[in-house]
Amino acid sequence: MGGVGGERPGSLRVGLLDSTLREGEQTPGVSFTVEQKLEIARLLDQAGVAMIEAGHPSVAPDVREAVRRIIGLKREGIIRGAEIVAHSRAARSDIEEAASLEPDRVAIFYGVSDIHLRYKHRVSREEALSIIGEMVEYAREHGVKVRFTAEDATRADYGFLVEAVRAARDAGADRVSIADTVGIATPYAMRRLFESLRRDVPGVEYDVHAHNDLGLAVANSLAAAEGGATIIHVTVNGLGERAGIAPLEQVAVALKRHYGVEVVDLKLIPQLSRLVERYSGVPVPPNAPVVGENAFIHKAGVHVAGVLRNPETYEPYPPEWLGRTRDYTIDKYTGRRGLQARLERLGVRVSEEELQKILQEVKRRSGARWLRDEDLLEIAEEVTGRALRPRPPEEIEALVTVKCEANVYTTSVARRLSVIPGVEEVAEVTGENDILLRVRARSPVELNQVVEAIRGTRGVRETYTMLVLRRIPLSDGARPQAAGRG
Ligand code: HCA
Ligand code: CU
Repeated sequence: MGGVGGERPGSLRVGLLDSTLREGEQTPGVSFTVEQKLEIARLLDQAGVAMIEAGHPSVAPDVREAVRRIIGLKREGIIRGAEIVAHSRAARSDIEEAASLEPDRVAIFYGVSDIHLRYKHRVSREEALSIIGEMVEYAREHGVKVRFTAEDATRADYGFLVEAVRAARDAGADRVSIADTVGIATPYAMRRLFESLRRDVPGVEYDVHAHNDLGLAVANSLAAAEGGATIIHVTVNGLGERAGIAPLEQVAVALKRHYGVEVVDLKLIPQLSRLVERYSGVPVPPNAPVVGENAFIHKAGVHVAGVLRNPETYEPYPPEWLGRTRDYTIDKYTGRRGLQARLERLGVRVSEEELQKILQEVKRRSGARWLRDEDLLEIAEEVTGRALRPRPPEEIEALVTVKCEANVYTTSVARRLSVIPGVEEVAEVTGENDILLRVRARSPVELNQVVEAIRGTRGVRETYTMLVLRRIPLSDGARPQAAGRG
């Protein structure tokens, strides 16, 4: 691969810690239910994240309950691979509560910058070091693995950061998270920080936890991994305090694209993103990298023409990595090739001259929004004078459910219904209803007559009619992807 893309394939040893359930729930306005957390955790595990930070048990009873049940899923073997991490302040009560749930690991965080020491913890550096040592040791006594998080590490005095990490390591922490708590690091500084720490405090593994306040979370995370971090903290859709942390989807794709490392099953990412979007209520903007609606939709004529010849012209990686599809919009930016390809996709053949006219009309008509296929076909019909749109159906199909009177034989009622003209199929069903009918009619009036006949049949107590609008073939092409738009 030429150019600046494709750094050093295979050069990174790195995995993901997903903190959607902990950091992600610290997004203003977000609160997951316990059941939602279990569902998210299972999908994350299926995707293959190395660790799931399930929550901070001391925060609230439902947070504790979610952590407890996720640990339960791990114990039952329903969550198979992911290490389950419980978050904790550097306080005995927090640690005890977290450790009592028996997670794989307790993560203890403590601010190490002078700002945090002075204004938050109100302790001296010496006092901080002994607290860190004591708390890590205390957690270790409970038989769990311990990660120490150097909170606000990127604003800490480097010499003191080294001492803090050493204190944690010597007390038994096997991992240390270096948190860019306010998102002020730059990639180059981040890489050097990790390289230095690995040199100055060997014997522990490092996590990077990068906030996105300046939009640098992904870049900083990758830089940290280049510097030797072996776990990158992420959340689905980049949720978290303020501007959130590095989004799972972006980090995962970047790791594959630049280093050839597949840290999760990329094909599960769209599903994860939609699930978390739904449960968090935080919408994914259309221009979001990787998971946004527009991520693989092309617009300008030049782009579309290029993509039609070879998608690599305007795509950094194929949407197929994610199980997504590419598409392009039809509007005033559309060019001849794109328009022709779209018409062909719609099964419409036009002459060169007609194509030009349709293109002119498209450019004249579309304002801010793109044209739907339906709009495009309407224009094509006007220009060509041929009928191109599918006609409305000549038959109406409906499903009618029937509830029978209490004291009749369902089978007898079904038999009586089966001879009504227009009733095509009769089935006895279980549940709320007793009988299901498939009905065909040539018009709404005729459908009404059939339904009236059904209602008038002896033994029928109640009916409910649903119109079948169109049947969806159950192939891959019917999945609700971006392909339907444009
Ligand atoms: C917090 C702080 C934290 C911790 C990160 C970590 C941060 O919200 O509790 O444990 O790795 O950004 O410093 O999220
Ligand atoms: Cu954070």
